[in-house]
Amino acid sequence: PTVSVRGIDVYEHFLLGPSQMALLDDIRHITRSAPLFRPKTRAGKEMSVRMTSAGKFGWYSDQKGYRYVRRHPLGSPWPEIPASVMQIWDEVSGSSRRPECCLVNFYDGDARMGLHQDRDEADLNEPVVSISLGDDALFRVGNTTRGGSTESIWLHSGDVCVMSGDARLAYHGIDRVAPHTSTLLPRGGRINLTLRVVT
Ligand code: MD3
Ligand code: FE
Repeated sequence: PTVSVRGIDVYEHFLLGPSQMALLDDIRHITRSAPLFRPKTRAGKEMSVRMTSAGKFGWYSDQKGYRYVRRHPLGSPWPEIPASVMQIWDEVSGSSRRPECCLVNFYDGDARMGLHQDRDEADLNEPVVSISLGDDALFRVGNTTRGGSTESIWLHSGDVCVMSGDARLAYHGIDRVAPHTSTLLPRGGRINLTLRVVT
């Protein structure tokens, strides 16, 4: 890694321009068969981030709460995780398992993601890998319990983060996206892919 923050390893600019464009093409293939939607929180509020998934499971949320489901809300199974994404997992995860969910998060304008933990997965010893594309995002990391100090770093297009060990349970979120900081997405915004072993 080129930077580590609170145990999260960041490989800055892990993907160069041509690989980012190829990955974007694979993501467009996913969103064509599994369109982005806006999940609702348990409180019934729509999230500002739009989402979809690839893999055996997709991440879903509504009034019943957060969970992994086998089908898109329109009823189809999720598309396969692209080989390009699996290759990145193999290069950085250090895991002998394969991700079962590739969550696709799309941030436009004022989209943000509040501080939260990722702990809906059965084996919290399995790492999480995240890939950033498009505009820069201000990423905030706290502790493994709520409250206390936080640290922030900017994530750029092509950066790959690996969360394992204690960092796997760190509170984290996206405070804001800086418009017009990348030319990768024609209409601007940011895409984040999050890879997880679910079962
Ligand atoms: C630290 N996504 O989907 S990626 C999420 O940019 C999520 O869309 C953010 O948090 C995004 O759950 C942050 C970096 C990240 C992803 C997963 C983590 C950091 C993490 C899991 C554990 C600890
Ligand atoms: Fe998260």
